[in-house]
Amino acid sequence: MTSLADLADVGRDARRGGYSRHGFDRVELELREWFTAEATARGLDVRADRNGNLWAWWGRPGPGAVVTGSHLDSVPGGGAFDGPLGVVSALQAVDLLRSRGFRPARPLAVAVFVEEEGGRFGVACLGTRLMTGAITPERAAALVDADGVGFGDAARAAGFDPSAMGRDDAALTSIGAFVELHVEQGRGLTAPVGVASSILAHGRWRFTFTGEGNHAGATLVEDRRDPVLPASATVLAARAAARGGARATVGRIVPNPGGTNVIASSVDLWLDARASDDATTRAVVAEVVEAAERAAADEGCEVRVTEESYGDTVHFDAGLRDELSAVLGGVPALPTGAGHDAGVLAGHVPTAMLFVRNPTGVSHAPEEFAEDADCAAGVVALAAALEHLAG
Ligand code: HGY
Ligand code: MN
Ligand code: MN
Ligand code: MN
Repeated sequence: MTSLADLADVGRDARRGGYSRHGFDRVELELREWFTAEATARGLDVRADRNGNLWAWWGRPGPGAVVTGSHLDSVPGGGAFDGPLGVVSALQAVDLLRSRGFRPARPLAVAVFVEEEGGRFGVACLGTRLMTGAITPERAAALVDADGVGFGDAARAAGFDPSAMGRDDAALTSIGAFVELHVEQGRGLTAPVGVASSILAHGRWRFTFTGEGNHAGATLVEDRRDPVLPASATVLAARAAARGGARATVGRIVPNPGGTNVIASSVDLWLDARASDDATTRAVVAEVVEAAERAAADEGCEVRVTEESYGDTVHFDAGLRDELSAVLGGVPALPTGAGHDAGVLAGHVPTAMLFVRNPTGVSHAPEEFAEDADCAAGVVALAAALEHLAG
């Protein structure tokens, strides 16, 4: 809790509440410096990979290392735990193992992955997607933030060469097993600590509606081609399409140019859709797209839909999951609707996740919370998992 308190004032968002910390922005760079200093003070050897992820090594780097860690960025106006809890707990687990005189038989590392939330450049888990080749470095470099700054330029300003980014087999083979500790993001966990079984299929789609900008007072309603109307219909269609456990969310809508007395000329809207499997997720999105197209035509507008990112259902390595659950005294396994770097890595290396109870189930919001005692139980569990895997 002391380590989390170290970060309590870094990246507070006075307007939204909570924290706004985004890949390679001033705040995230400050947090990376904090991590480097903390890890170095513990005698860990901190290195950045060519995709902007940080690795703090206890012992000589891989192959076959046991790696733990998470991310330090947040959603806009996010909570204190999503990401940092996994990083802080990893450092605390190292301290705990050391205090017991544990000597890892396999190398052990704490990793910090860049831009996990996609809060700045739009694609979640950018650091691990680059590392695994799930996104090309060219596409990543071309992503732009809300101010028009490209990921490539932001990476360069942070000291990375965007042309050297991309699939990193050396980094992947250095990982023998990856374990990410994370605050649970729903109310599914009633014990202090659990292990993850699966992640929903999920993705993000951008809808751009184009109409005709005009005067709010001088333009008769029947003369309008107002893109806010089909955008609004799309929000309702998303809710209607999310049946049987599927989720569909519109959390970001940008009317352009955005004036109270201006009929917008275009609207950008982002759909986040998730479901248990690929086919269901695709069906939800298809239903929303069809409704958007119909509503756009009714208003004389056009709509263009682009898939910005997608990941199929992740089933975590059942052997590793059961092994860790047993090591931790039979803690429960549960699925999650949230995406994680562990989900991206799971397709490449044996991967597991530990969850720490979230008493209210609130996450991606300033009110996100976990009890001190549960966070401590998380550190003890992570240390036991690392000891088991690296011992
Ligand atoms: O689940 C998410 O939206 C993100 O990957 N954390
Ligand atoms: Mn998150
Ligand atoms: Mn997270
Ligand atoms: Mn005027």
